[in-house]
Amino acid sequence: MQVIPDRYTVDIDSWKTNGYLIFREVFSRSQVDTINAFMNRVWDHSALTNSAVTLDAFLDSSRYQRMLFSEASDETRFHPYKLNDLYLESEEIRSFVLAKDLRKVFSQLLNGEALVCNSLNLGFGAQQCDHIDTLYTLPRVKNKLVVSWIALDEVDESNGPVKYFPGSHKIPPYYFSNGKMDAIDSEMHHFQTYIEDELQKLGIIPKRFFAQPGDVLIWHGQLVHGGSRILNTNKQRRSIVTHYFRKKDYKYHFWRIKESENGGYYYNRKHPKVESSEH
Ligand SMILES: O=C(O)CCC(=O)C(=O)O
Ligand SMILES: [Fe+2]
Repeated sequence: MQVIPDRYTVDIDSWKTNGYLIFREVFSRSQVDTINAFMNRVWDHSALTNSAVTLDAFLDSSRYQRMLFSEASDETRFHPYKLNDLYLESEEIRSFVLAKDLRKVFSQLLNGEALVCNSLNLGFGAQQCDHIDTLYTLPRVKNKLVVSWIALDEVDESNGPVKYFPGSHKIPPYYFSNGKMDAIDSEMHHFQTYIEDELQKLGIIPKRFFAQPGDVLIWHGQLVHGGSRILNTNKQRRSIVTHYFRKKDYKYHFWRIKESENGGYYYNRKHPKVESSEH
């Protein structure tokens, strides 16, 4: 009997060495079109009923502000933004970020089922400085955070591709003055210096993720990454970034664990507060 290799069987050695994986054409053009059409309805303010949804607007300027999405002006859509946690509101988003093939990958990487704990819809490159996501989304169990980045537009050098540093997940974690790994804003410059020194010591050269709509980059929670500069500010770079914990690590909060209609799990929590800033 001929064994047909399954392209969603994870190359664990590559994951351990590099801290990322790339899967092309996970979603068809029509699936991407459906999500983009849904996002148009979100921006028409016809698709959401919960007015607690928050938007991090004007990421590219000193006008940066976290606000209620229901109060966001039309202008916010045309500057880099992060629209937070639509997974809490929408089965469309949940089914997308918990697609069966992706779940298969996550459970191999996490050694257990994945639990969506955060999602960000972006319209443009975020141009975020180099960071690791555990600064903002720390799992209960070390290394049990994976992140998916799903392209909803074509990405080339002009629209701010994600930049990532292969192997950087092996850099020992940075601990802030309170002994924890969660970011302390006033100490972030120490974190930056530490990471830059470590990257240099290891001689790690960054790569950029050029993509077609439907392609997916998956990274380890400790992988250093950021956003390249946007060269063409008119060119959209829609994407969804999703963070996944391991479900079994949250069983003590079992009442917050919900099952998505098409399979997979998500953590049902409150939207972030407008005063605070996460990313
Ligand atoms: O899409 C990007 O440019 C990177 C976003 C990112 O790193 C994040 O949201 O944590
Ligand atoms: Fe990130």
